[in-house]
Amino acid sequence: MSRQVTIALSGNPNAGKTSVFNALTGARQHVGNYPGVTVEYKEGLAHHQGRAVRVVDLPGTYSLTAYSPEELVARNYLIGQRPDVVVNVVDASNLERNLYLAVQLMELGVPLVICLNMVDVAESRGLKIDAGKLSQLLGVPVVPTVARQSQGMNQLLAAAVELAQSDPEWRPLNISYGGDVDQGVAEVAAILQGSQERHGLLSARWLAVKCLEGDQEVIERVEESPELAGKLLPVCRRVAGHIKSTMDDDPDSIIADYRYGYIAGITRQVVSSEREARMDLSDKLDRVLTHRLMGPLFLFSVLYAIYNFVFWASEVPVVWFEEFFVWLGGAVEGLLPPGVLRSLIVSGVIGGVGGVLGFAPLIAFMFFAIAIMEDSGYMARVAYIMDRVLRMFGLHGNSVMALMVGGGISGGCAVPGVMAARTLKDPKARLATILTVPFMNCGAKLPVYSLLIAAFFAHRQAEMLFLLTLISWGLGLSAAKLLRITLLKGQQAPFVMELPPYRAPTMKGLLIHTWERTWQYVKKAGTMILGVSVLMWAAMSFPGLPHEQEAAWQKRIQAAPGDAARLDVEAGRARDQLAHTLAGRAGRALTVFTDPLGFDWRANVALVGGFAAKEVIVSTLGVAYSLGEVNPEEAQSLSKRLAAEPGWNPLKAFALMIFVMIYAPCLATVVMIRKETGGWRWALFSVLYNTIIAYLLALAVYQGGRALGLG
Ligand code: BGO
Repeated sequence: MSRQVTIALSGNPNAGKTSVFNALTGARQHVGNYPGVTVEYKEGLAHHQGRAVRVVDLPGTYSLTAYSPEELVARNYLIGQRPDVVVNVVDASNLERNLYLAVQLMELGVPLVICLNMVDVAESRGLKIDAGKLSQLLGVPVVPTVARQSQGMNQLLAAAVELAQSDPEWRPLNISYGGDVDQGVAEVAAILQGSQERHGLLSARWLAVKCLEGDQEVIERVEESPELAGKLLPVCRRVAGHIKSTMDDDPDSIIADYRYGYIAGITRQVVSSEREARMDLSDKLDRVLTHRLMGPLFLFSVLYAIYNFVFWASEVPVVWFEEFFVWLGGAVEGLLPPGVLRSLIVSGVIGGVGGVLGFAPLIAFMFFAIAIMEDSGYMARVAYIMDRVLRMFGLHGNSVMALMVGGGISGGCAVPGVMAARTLKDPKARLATILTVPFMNCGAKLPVYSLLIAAFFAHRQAEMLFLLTLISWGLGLSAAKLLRITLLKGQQAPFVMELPPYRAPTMKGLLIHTWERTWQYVKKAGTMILGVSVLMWAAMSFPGLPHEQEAAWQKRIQAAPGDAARLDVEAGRARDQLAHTLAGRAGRALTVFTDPLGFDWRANVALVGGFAAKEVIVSTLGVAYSLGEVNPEEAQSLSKRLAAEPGWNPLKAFALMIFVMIYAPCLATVVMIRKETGGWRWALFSVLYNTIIAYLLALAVYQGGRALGLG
């Protein structure tokens, strides 16, 4: 490259920028003004290996917002002039605060070199900074300097010129600002992505963040196009309003919090202090909550407490819901004459959807507990703790969020979990993460567990869910390790875990977050699950028994001596009829495989339906067992029916829960895996990989249990 290289110097006031500028350029400098503003402008020449390098001194700033003329000048220079490299002068004795500007430069995407200045001052205060590690975590060159004594200047210049000569692209850093803001940013960015007015080479995401921060300059630019402004500004206002009502704060302070959280994650790994550092409340809490030993202990206690709370709080409302649907079924049965329509409504709709909706209170309490963890900032600490464990299994720190979103605490969803793996840059670790997410206990598996736990482990509900959580993590991580030592072998990249400050959640925010997710669940029950449940009902109702067989049953029913005998015969007829249907035949055909697992044909049908969505397992069992129901006087909830069913026992229920936990991800997840991996190969792999593991484990559990006399 023969053209002249331009380096822009940026930094907080008093970080030593002038000293660096003077040390680099000596007397070869001149002063001017930026066009149109009174902010001073200095420029000079440095020499590197016989070549002149232009050095531009930007105004000293703490940030890159549009609040002050200096910040605006610095930002507009970077965006408008696009220097080859930006050297960010950072005061090493005040690293946390100085990195705030560095993070903003990285979010903008400029090719960056960090000048870690004043290391002498840092050392005199007992601070040791691992420049190599800092460089690794930030992904940019870091050069320690003492500008006052011109130490490190050659290395700094060499690093800047080397980077400039590699003709680097602008690569914006994407950090997470927490669920609500991230969602808002994605929404606004999608609008900007589609618009022509997006200026120059700035990323849509950066502009979206600026819009949500309320950056006057960017908003004015947007307003130059009335069409874009008409689409964009209402969305910004709505998102900001939503954030304000859930977090009780403005988007810009939340975003700043998360930037500091990102920085805290870095300084924790690179700064070691010989003296007791001054600590705020967040630091003090973190000392305990992210401690190597106390951290995991506290986490386990929290999970255990949550599961206890969820079952305790939802016990009464779940019974109300169940009883309501039982009552509703009975009422409709009384109103309609026997026939297909009555069967469709009572068994297909009420039996199916009611079974799923019955768990809405439990799901809501779970989401409430998760909202507390997220809104308080504790969820980020859980990720921090899990990060250490994950590395042992070949996953990446960034995998944690994907796994948590996917149901690491019970109650997430694998679809956004798979999407969350996008933040992983290493393709193999990303793929391993995507394939591990479906092992987590998503919210759709929760009703299945709750049903079986209520029926067979009623006295150990929280313990059982806790155990299932541990099993899902254990299996997921082992499956990931297996992939990482076979198909997806590779190195691990460094990574920064964000530690935003703790906040006291607001009740309003918790309720809104709980409601949003619970409503998703209810909507799914009312649409997709309703549809599948009606389909399953049809498959379990048709074809009916052949004429002669039906006539023979009717004759036996007529001939039965007394009510009890008649009910017995009717039950036999219902079983015979179910077994004759499409689903019955398919389910029975599958028993060749599932007999050794203890699953009967009705469980098989439910599992096949569960591929559409795992909640369907509950609704299908609901349909299957309500179709088998012959005595309306004895109508009872599904869990009671299963508990009373002769073919069922705790061992079989446990084997079924293990199978449901791991077997093929639901259809929506498979489609998302296809989308995220760019083809069907890994999507189909996940179906097979999971189903085979599920089969082998359920087999081991059931046969092992029987050998121990547990069946
Ligand atoms: C005074 N180490 C030490 N110890 N000091 C440094 C270093 C370093 O690496 N780099 C800079 N300084 P500017 P901005 C001063 O001016 O370059 C010192 O705002 C003083 N002045 O010498 O001006 C530097 O351009 C009287 O200190 O920063 C300067 O970014 C007594 O940090 C100060 C003591 O540097 C700020 C210091 C009359």
